[in-house]
Amino acid sequence: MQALPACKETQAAMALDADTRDQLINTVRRFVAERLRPIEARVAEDDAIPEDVLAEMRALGLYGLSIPEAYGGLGLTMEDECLVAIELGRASPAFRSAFGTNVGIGSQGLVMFGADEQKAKWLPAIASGEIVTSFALTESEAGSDSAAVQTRAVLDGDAYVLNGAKRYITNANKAGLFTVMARTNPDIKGAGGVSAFLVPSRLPGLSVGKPEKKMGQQGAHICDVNFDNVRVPVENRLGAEGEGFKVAMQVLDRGRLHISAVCVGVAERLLADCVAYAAERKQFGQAIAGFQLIQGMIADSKTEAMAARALTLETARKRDAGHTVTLEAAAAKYYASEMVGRVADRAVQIFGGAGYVADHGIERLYRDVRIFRIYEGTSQIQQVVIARETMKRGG
Ligand code: COS
Repeated sequence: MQALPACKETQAAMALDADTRDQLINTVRRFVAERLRPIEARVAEDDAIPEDVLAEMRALGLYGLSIPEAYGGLGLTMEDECLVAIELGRASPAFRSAFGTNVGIGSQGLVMFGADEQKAKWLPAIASGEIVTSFALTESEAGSDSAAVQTRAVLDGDAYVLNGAKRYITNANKAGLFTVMARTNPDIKGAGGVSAFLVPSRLPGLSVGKPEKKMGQQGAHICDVNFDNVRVPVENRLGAEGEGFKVAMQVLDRGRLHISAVCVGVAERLLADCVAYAAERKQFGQAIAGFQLIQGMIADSKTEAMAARALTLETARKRDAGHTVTLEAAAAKYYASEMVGRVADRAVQIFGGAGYVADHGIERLYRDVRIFRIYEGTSQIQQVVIARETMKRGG
C-alpha cells in the first residue's frame, strides 16, 4: 500500500485539498479493511500486533500523522487527523494504540513546547515510527488529580535527577522516549511545582514493569515506569520550570479530541455490524431488522454517533482556526466515550447470545471501549472541566 499523502504546508498545518483528503481516507479505509480487520481476533488472542503489520503502519506514515512535515510527518490538521482516527476506529482500538502515543500524548508536548534543537533531535524518528513515545503523567497517587505528581526532579549540575514511579503508561514497554512530568519544586504542592522532561528510555536507572493484564484492548500495553536516580540532561527539560502541568493539560486537550474521533469510528463500525447482522438474523419468520424495537436501538445508536461526529469535527475545526478548545474537547470526549459505551451495549443486545460469545467480536469491542471513559481524563473529570469553563464563560 502506498504511503499516505502529506500536507503541503511545512510550518502550520494546512487542511488537505478534497482530492488528497479522499485519497488519504481511502488508503486508511482499505488498510483497516484488508489488513487489520481480518487479524483482530488473533491480535487479541496473542496480545500482540504482528511485526509486519507494525512495519506497514510505519511505511504508511501513521506514526507521523500529527508531526509537522518539516520533521518528516504528514502534518495533518486536527480535523484531518480526526477523520483518519475515525477510519482507524473501525478496527480494534489496540491497533491505533500502537502509534497513538506518537501521534498524540507522546509527541505533542514536544511539538507544542519543544525548542528547535529538541524537535530536530527527536521528531523525525517519532514521525517515522523508528522510536515509540509515551506520556508519563499518572502515578499511584496522581490519577485524576494529576497536579499531585510526586516523582521528583532535582537539579544537580548539568542534569536533573529523577526519582519516582509512573503507573499505567501506554506503550511504556516499547517506548524509546518518555515525556515525564516531575516535581521540580517541592515547596509548591500543586500544578506550579511540576516540570516536563524528555527522557530517553535507555538512561541508566529507568526501568519498565511488566504489561498489566487488562479488561480489553489486548495487543496494546500499559506498564509502570520507575526512575531510580535517572540523570536527565538539563537541555531535555520541555518548556520552563513549573510549566509541566500546563504542557500536560494542553497535550490532553488535543488528545481528548483524537480519542473522541476514535470513539466515533468504533461506534460507526458497531452500527454497520449491527445493521448487517439484523438483516441476516431471522426470528419469528423474518429478519430482526424488521422489528421496531430493534430499529429503535439502531436509531438511537445512529443519532448519537452522528452527534458525536459533528461535535468532534466542529471542535477540531475550531482548534485548527486557533481557538482554545478546552471546554469543547472535554465535551466531545465526555459525550463520544459515553456514547460508544451505549452503542456497544446495544450491539450486544442486538446480537443477543451471539453478542455475548467471542465469535463475532462484539463482546471484545464492548470490553475495548470501556477504557475510553477513563483514560485521558475520566468522564467525571470532563464534567468538572466543562462545568468550570462554562461558569468562566458565564453560561
Ligand atoms: N490548558 C492550559 N492551562 C491549563 C489547562 C488547560 N487545559 N487546565 C488547567 N490549566 C492551568 C490553569 O490555568 C492553572 O494555571 P494558573 O495556576 O496559572 O492559574 C493551572 O493549570 C492549574 O489548573 P487547575 O487549578 O485547574 O488545576 P487542578 O489541580 O484543579 O486540576 C483538572 C484540573 C482536574 C482538570 C486536571 O488535573 C485534569 O485534567 N485531571 C485529569 C488528568 C488526566 O486526564 N489524566 C489522565 C492521565 S493521562 S492518559
